[in-house]
Amino acid sequence: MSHTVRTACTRDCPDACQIIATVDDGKIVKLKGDPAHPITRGFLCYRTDHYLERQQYSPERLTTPLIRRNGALEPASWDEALDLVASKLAEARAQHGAESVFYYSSGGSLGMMKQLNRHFFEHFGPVTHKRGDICSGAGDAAQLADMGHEDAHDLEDLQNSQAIVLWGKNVSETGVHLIPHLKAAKARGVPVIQIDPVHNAQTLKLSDRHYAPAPGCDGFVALGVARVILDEGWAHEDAASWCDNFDEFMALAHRHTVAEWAALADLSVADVRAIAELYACHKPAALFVGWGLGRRLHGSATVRLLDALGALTGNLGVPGGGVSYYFARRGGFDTSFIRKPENAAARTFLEPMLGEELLNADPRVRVAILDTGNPVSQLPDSKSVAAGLSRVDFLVVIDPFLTDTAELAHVVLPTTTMLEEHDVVGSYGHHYVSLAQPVVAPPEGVLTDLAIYQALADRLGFGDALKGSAESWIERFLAPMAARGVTREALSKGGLRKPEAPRVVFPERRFPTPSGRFQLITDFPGAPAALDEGYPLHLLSISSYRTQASQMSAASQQEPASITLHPDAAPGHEEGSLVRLVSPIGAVTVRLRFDANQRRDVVIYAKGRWGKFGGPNSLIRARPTDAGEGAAYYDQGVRLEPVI
Ligand SMILES: Nc1nc2c(c(=O)[nH]1)N[C@H]1C(S)=C(S)[C@@H](COP(=O)(O)OP(=O)(O)OC[C@H]3O[C@@H](n4cnc5c(=O)[nH]c(N)nc54)[C@H](O)[C@@H]3O)O[C@H]1N2
Ligand SMILES: Nc1nc2c(c(=O)[nH]1)N[C@H]1C(S)=C(S)[C@@H](COP(=O)(O)OP(=O)(O)OC[C@H]3O[C@@H](n4cnc5c(=O)[nH]c(N)nc54)[C@H](O)[C@@H]3O)O[C@H]1N2
Ligand SMILES: [Mo]
Repeated sequence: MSHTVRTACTRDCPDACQIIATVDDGKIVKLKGDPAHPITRGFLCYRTDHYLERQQYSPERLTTPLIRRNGALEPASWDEALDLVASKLAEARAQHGAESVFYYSSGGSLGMMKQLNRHFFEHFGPVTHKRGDICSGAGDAAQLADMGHEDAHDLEDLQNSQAIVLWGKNVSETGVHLIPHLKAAKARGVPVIQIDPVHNAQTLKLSDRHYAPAPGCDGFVALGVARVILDEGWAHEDAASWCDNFDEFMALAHRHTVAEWAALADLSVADVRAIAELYACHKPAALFVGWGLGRRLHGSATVRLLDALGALTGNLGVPGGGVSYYFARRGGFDTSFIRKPENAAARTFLEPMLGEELLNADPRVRVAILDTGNPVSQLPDSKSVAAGLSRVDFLVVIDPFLTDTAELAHVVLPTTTMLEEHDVVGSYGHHYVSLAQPVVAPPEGVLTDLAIYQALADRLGFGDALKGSAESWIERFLAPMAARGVTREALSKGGLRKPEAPRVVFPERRFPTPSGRFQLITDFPGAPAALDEGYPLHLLSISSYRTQASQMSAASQQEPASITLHPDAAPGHEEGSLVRLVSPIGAVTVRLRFDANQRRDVVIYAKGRWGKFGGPNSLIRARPTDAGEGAAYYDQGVRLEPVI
């Protein structure tokens, strides 16, 4: 007998899709997008289309806890594993203080239920937490500095746009449910342009023009565009009335001529003028800022310059406009009952520098617990992250798979996939909420994160703090929206828009900054972040449509990875051949794939490959962004060398 279950994708993606899963004889046989969901619209991305064989029914899934004995991870019972973890936690706290315990989580699941994992440590601690955000920290800091709050217009508001700019945003790979909105705009004759050093063939099919500035030089593009707008009198006539620092910003744009700004960005003057004309004269214009271009040494300031273009032209606060970076995904949920600010953190480690932080930690970390993250693969400088974690006396990893991080652990606890648990999820790419419901029971021997932390809390004497079914916790998260119809019951029938979410952010151009006005940036570095000498190619380790970050099997990583670059960037090498890709901190063997559409100074290497299989983070130096404590993943220089 077959039946269907409505659930949600809780992985780290702006789309947060509603899924209809078909179950046949206790086995999930099909996932499809919910046709009734206004964003999902009946289709899923490549990686969720392939979720069943790659994740759910992967032969690599863990189905029993593992404990390290005589150097090797060996199967153990849950009781033994949980008793051991609880006793190590209690011992570390008693002998060295709760500060000696480090908790780390990341983007393996964006479900609200995962907040309870952290809540466990607020009760147990205060412990050591991470600080910063390698994903969006730089851009978040930019938008908060400029506008005092971060949220975006409803996607449906694109119906009101007369022009759309995708700035460093690769929708065909990283958020395919924006595509129908872009296609609808194009059908109305609305121009769509893309600004990205990478030639993203699929996304470009949706665009009328592609501008490929030098990597990391978007700030110069923006200042050139601002200069054209000011010179031509295209700025909104009242812009100075809603902006602070107007004169200083004018002076910044006037530091160079348009020709000089264009040259710094490696674009033509005609290109810079065309971007300015499109954005300032086809109003209202919507600007989408990708998460990628902030992951640079000047990343936060760069996003501030894009915000500034919105303020200058009057494209903020009006239907059809907006500089959209992040949708407040936790907005509307109640989290007050699980946040204990007084117990927030005993100390913090900077996330983009985690390896070094762990290596230098004083007092050192006695017990670390990691869930929903694979930092050895995903944080910069894999080798130092692995070394830092190896210095921890007792490392616990909670994951459905034996990742390269889990392989370092003393205890590995196997947990459920997103198709086996209750959760509720908001999105950072739209304003809908979806409910995740278990489609099938987990395999024997696998527990949810909630059950694991509840069992640990019981053993440590604060079981009451985490007690309760997943459904009852979800109802508490939803409480503020329940009166307006967003209940668990209603969500089980389909995704719903958050009732309080803005359709247009900052109406009347009022900003929740101290002055109530938009804060224009007043300074920007005069030169792009320099690559290490002798490493002239920019390593762009960006998302691939085939994979979700590091969620890939070990079996699929046995062959060398492929990198993509212009043939002229690899003189003397042939397509398909193996080369060494070398940075100041590492070298990996990869296969060459040529694409004559790319700039000659970039190497594209999909993010996600594990550290031990030579993933990009084994080449990337750990450096924070200018603000927001993000990771400057993309300012890494590399070079090619023959395979020895
Ligand atoms: N070089 C380079 N590195 C990057 C990036 C880049 O662009 N370039 N991008 C960065 C960005 S933006 C991000 S957000 C990060 C993402 O990196 P991570 O946050 O590490 O994300 P994932 O690899 O998706 O998932 C991590 C682990 O979570 C596990 N997991 C999934 N669901 C659950 C669950 O319910 N419970 C538990 N306990 N575990 C679960 C998965 O099996 C996986 O092993 O990577 C960053 N790393
Ligand atoms: N298939 C798939 N989808 C994903 C993910 C995934 O792993 N796989 N990850 C999810 C996560 S965690 C996130 S944060 C989002 C990210 O979504 P996006 O921001 O759309 O994509 P990224 O790959 O993080 O960012 C890289 C984009 O920024 C561009 N870029 C890099 N440097 C520059 C620059 O200097 N200037 C400009 N203008 N552009 C630049 C890259 O060429 C690329 O197009 O995607 C999510 N969606
Ligand atoms: Mo991310």
